[in-house]
Amino acid sequence: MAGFDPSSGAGISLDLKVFSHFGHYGLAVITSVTVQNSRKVYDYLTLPAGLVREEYRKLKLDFRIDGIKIGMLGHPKIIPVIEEIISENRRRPVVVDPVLRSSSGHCFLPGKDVRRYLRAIKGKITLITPNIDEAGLIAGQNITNLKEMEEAARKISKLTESACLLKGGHLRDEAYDLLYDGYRFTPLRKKKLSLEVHGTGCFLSSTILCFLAEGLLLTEACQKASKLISRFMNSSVLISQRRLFDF
Ligand code: PXL
Repeated sequence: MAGFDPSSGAGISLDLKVFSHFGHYGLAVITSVTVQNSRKVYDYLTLPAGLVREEYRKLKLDFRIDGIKIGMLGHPKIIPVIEEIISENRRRPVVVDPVLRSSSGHCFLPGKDVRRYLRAIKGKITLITPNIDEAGLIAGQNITNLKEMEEAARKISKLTESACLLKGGHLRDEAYDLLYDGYRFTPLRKKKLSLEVHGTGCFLSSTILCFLAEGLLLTEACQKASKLISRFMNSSVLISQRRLFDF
């Protein structure tokens, strides 16, 4: 469940490529359609909540669902639909990438609705994967060092009653993500790459979901996905103004 980025740099069309790459059959419940190219997000429109619900319901008539990844909602009206769907899939892995803003600055979920979203998913998801900006917004604090990363991951894990993978890719001189599973912290070291690739958040959360659906434990799934990502980033292509995954 995510937004559609017609450049396939992020969003549902990237998610589907990831699922297919790892041998899974991906389904797509589109929440919003964006207007964007490699330069920026120009506009977007969120579909009616009833339509999004029906996208899911009709798939459910045919398919067994082994895991759910949730990306961009686009509007708070989608929150109850997400809540309903994940409530029905409590035994499946659910990975939430809280896409609150595009890198070009478009707000995809206003701050006042973030708390509502967190309440709706609380206790019903496996993992939430905020980046530093999103984590700062959710936890209501600055994050500039490891200690603050730990504090924020702990807070977010409490708010969602799930594990939290805080993506620290943008922290100044350290390149690692931090996983908190509710008990302990596991730093996931990454090769430091100077490349910035659009859609790394979508790529990572979808890859983790594939590994969880295959039965890997959370820490293993995150470690494996985190290791793989630099390889895929290295083979990304530069399209006009941005690097996009190409695999
Ligand atoms: O990378 C975040 C993201 C996720 N999903 C969609 C997007 C974007 C960023 O632009 O457009 C659909």
